[in-house]
Amino acid sequence: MVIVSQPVLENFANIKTCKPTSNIFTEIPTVDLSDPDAKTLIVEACKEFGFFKLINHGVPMEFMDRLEDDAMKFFNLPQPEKEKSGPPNPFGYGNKKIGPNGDVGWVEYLLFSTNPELFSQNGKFIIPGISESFWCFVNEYVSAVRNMACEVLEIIADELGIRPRNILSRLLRDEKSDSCFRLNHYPPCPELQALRGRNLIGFGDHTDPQIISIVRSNNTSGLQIALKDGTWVSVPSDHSSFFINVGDTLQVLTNGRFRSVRHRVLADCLNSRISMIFFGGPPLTEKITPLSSIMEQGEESLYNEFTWYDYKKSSYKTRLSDNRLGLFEK
Ligand code: GA4
Repeated sequence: MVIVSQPVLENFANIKTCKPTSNIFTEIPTVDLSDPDAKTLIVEACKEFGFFKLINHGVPMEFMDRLEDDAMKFFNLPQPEKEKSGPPNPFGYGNKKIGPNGDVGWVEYLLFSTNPELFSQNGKFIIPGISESFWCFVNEYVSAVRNMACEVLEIIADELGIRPRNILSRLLRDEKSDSCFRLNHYPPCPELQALRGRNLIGFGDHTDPQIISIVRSNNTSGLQIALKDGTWVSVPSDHSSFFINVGDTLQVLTNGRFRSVRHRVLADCLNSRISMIFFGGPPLTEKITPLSSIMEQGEESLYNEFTWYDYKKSSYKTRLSDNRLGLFEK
């Protein structure tokens, strides 16, 4: 029998669990960015799953390793030290609480803006307690991953016949682009697993509001995606590849041709999971409406018109698992 002390139980009190699944997503669409067929495969995957794995992506492994090492150093600091970099609204360190509306998970994280104006003010970094080298690694990583995300968006534009081909990528390159970056740490949790035979939810199910999200993790699994029929499948980890999520905004820009993927992360019982996610978003004032070059004659938008500001504001009033786009469907 496993004896779990009362304070430990209280710590878990509001964190949800789920039944373990044996469904491994073995047929995960895998795209080699240097392959001439990449464009067809990417578009097919975005339509069917809103998700794919990217290999041969050109982002140097050392960028990921350096950042992962510094992130781990940060998350290994004593709790009071880490708290000095909080709270996470709008940017900074967060622990267990996700968003403003009562969601919780077995996760601690750092949330950054990728907008240089929000990075530092008067020569001082906005998040206290983050070393200069850590900031440099974040910057270096984010600009490499942003470039790669833009390449993917241009390939998508080519394949869907969207003109000009940079109409999506320019939203991420814009100096006012409202993109953000998140480092998540899911500590191992042997106690709870043994007690209930269930998995502890690290980050509850949700879709990402932005255009595209680029996920990279260490070799600890935990990410699951929901298939069209709602079945959850586990995505085997691969520390050298990226996993790409279609966000709600890209679903709207393609008038529902692409679907934003519902996903969640389960904590592992023995190993720490570290993930780094770039969320590519448009400028706040950008109107989010289906791109005219993909609309067929007579095709109507499935959504009421809104700006990214409207969507973001409305998203921050929702709970993590809510269907945020539903509020804007016609
Ligand atoms: C999900 C995607 C990103 O992680 C995030 C999250 C944000 C947060 O953690 O503060 C949100 C969530 C995310 C969607 C709905 C709102 C906002 C928590 C939440 C309950 C940074 C984002 O942009 O939206």
